[in-house]
Amino acid sequence: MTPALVPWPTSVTLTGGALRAEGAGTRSAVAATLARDASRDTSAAEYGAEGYALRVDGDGVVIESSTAAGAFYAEQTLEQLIDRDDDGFFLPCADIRDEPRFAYRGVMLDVARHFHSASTVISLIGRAAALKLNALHLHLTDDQGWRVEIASHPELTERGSSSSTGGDPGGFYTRDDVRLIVEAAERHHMIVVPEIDVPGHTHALGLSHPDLVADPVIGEEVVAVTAEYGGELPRAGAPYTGLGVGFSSLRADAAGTEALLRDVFGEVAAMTPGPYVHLGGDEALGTSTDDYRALVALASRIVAETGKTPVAWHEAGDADLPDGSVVQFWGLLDPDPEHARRVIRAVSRGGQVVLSPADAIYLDMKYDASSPMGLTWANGPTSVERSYAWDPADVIAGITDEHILGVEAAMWTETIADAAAVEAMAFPRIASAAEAAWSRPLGSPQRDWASFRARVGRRGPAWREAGIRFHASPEIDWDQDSSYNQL
Ligand code: TNX
Repeated sequence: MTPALVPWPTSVTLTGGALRAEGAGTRSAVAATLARDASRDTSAAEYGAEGYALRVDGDGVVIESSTAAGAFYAEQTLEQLIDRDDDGFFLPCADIRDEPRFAYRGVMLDVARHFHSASTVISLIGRAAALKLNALHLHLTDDQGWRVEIASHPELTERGSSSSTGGDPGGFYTRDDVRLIVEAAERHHMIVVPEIDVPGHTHALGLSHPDLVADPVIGEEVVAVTAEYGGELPRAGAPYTGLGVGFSSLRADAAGTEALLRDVFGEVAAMTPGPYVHLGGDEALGTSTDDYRALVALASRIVAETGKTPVAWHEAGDADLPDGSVVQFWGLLDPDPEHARRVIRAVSRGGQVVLSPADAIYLDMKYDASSPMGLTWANGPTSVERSYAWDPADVIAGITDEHILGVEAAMWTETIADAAAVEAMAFPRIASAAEAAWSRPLGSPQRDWASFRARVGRRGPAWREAGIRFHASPEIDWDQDSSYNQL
């Protein structure tokens, strides 16, 4: 039977027979023992930054890689090879060679619309890294909350973090929380990409800096969303707890804007060791075109001056971004020509793209009409099949692997209030994003919906064992593995 590996490796050869794993326990305990006892070479020349070879035979396990990250990914595959029959745990004997298609493989969590604790974030890190994702993007600020302590501006969290969407409890990360998140990410070979969203999505910033943020612009979008989901219209000076977007804007003409942006981006750049800082740039519907271009150019220049590579949502492709900046596409699989144009403009000026097509890997979309939470704006509900059956090179005409830095699944949290909800919306669709980011193009061996569906179904027991409260989508035949039914 095809091993239940997700994402599917570059090549898998089953060599016959099995390695029995002695003793009871859990898959992770079995994997830890096998990894400890494996024969390993982590300075082989030929495996690249993240690739590896993994061999399992009757005698044990051999891991080869050129880096510690490669060995880490070999261990994730090793754990996924573990299967179970009436005699206990075993691994099929196999020769595996593997390396990622894309360098950047991300998951985003919006902690602004609903605050999610550092421990929720840390558990997501471990689970995402097991799928070979290597970037955690934290959307730290939005209209509903400012979620990261800035030492030089304590007023940002003092005034801006008290609530969440729907009037739910707020919160923010202290610098210690950020340190714990960063350390957990490093242990899992992940970077943290902090996002401070400007010039729109800044209502919470305006609670402590009313001089820097314009009064809310009440457009059709906010009125329509308020009518549909309830809550009050945004008011200057009051926390916003609704679901509207696009009403807030930094003021380009305010004297203190640049100094505040320098302080904030400087601190978040220093808190996170990864190479990227995200400056948002999406849905600035209340900002004039000239002000938008000026503010995005300013923020991206400030980020570049911290030594980091700026990342911004695709709208920012219309502004002058520093060389080598990254734009993150959040349009549809059949993109609006204006969205595609902005991505192509950024790429033609030397930028790279992270793909987050909303009707495929926005993890906050409902699975189907009966989903108790989630949104539907991205082409209606997103089934597991739709989250899987697309290829990064087919989204935007003219954008191919050489322009694509990677793929990122995004979890917006207007309707997602706690850890169980995060898990149910992410799993299993986050596995689709992981396979799009890591594995060969759609149509390569095992890279089709039928194979993925079967492999994910057989990951169910391991996910249960790991305590993941996944959505048992009826699109998938979940392997029940009776020994774990009690979990
Ligand atoms: C669009 S995608 C947004 C977010 C919302 C999300 C909800 C993007 C860059 N902006 O502000 O939370 O839709 O799905």
